[in-house]
Amino acid sequence: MYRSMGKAYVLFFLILLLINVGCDKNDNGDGIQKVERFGEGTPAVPNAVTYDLNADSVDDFQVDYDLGIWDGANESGFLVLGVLESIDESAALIKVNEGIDTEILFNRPNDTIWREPMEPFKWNESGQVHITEIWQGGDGIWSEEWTVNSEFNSNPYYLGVRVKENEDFLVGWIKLEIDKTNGKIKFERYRLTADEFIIIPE
Ligand SMILES: [Ca+2]
Repeated sequence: MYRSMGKAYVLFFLILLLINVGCDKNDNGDGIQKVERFGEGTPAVPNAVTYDLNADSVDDFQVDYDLGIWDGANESGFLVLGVLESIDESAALIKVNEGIDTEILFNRPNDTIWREPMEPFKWNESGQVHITEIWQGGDGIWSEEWTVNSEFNSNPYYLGVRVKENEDFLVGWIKLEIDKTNGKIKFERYRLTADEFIIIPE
C-alpha cells in the first residue's frame, strides 16, 4: 500500500530532489550510517559498496543511497533510495512494459539472461536502477520497513546484469539479499559468462 502511494508521488508530483548523502554520513562502525542534518528519526543508511564482479580491476557497479524529497499537493517529506549505479557501461536488466513502466528484480531461477536481450527486456542505459526505498509520511513519521522495487515480496531477488570486459560484455546474474529492516543490499552470489546467455540456477 505504502509502496504504491510512494510511486504515485514519484510519478505525478515529481519534484524529486536527489542529494547524495555521502558527505553527511557518520559511520557508526556496523556499516549503517546516520544522516545527521535531517534530524531525529531519519533512518540510518548503509554504506556505499563498490563491486568489480569480473575482477579486472575496473569497478562495475556501486550500491549507494540517495536522499530525496517528495512534494505532494499539501504535504511533503523525505525518502531514501537504495540504488545500483552502473560504472563503465555495465548495466542491469530492466523490463519495459508498453514502452513506459519499467520493472527490475523480476528474474527467478531457471530464467535465461541473454547478452542481447529482446523486447520487453533491455539493458538499462540511464546509469542507475532503484532497488529499495524508505519513505517519510506527510505526518513526519518514517515507514518502519524498506520496500523493495520488485513484484516479489521476499528474498532472494535476482538481477540480470552485463559487465564490460575489455571491449566486450559478459552476461550474468546477481542473487541479492535485501534487509528490509535497514535497507542493506547484499550481493549474495553472482555468475558471469562470455557466452550468449546464462541460466539462473535453482
Ligand atoms: Ca570489472
